[in-house]
Amino acid sequence: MTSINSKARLITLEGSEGAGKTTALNVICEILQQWDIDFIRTREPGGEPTSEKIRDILLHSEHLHAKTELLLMFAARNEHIENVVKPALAQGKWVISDRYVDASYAYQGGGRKLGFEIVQWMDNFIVADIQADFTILMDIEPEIGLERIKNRGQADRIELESMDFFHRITNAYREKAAENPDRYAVIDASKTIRQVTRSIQLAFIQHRDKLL
Ligand code: T5A
Repeated sequence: MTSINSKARLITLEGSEGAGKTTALNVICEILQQWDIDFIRTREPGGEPTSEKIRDILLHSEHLHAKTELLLMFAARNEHIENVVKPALAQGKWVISDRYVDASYAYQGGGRKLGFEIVQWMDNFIVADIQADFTILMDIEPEIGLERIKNRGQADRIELESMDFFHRITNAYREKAAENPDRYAVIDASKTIRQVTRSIQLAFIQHRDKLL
């Protein structure tokens, strides 16, 4: 639980490419509106001007070394936390972030094979006690997710990676979720939009007492 304001919550949304996070985000926003919660919606990498510039480097550079990618993800995250997440939480607002530090465990730790240990070190250094209270993992086999986004136009640098890379990401997310069962709700994102919506609603109902 974040220590800044005892009532504010940080909710994060995770999953591999094309898992349907954008759809899930809309469902979460509707639930919070029904609960009469004051919240902001943001994303990583990005969420504020400098982090969005770093996002552009991350997604559209021709090549980046894995360690550079890790450092840039956390540089963007630091600006995001300091300029967006902390101020919102301090005002008692809930923060809904489309990806957060778990994505670095999955993509840089798992996908890029840098391992969880170095990501944990960066997590301790940059994120510290601004940890997610509740995380929705949109769990999907990468083949299905990538199929969904294949006609979307020009793929970004990360979307062009190998299938092995995406399998490592999926496995890393599952490992993190298994390590933190109280914080994570794992949603079968391969189901229809209607079924996925219902699963997310149920997850929030089940966690309601803990969150409010
Ligand atoms: N990254 C990020 C790291 O490597 N490390 C980090 O620490 C962080 C924070 C971000 C990239 O950066 C990486 C991860 C990413 O590669 P991004 O643009 O935010 O880039 O990429 P994604 O988060 O992957 O966003 P996508 O748009 O690719 O995926 P979404 O949001 O999960 O998918 P969405 O909702 O747009 O849906 C995709 C398509 O599927 C359909 C939708 O209509 C849409 O057409 N769809 C469904 N179809 C059938 N059944 C369902 N249930 C469906 N749900 C959605």
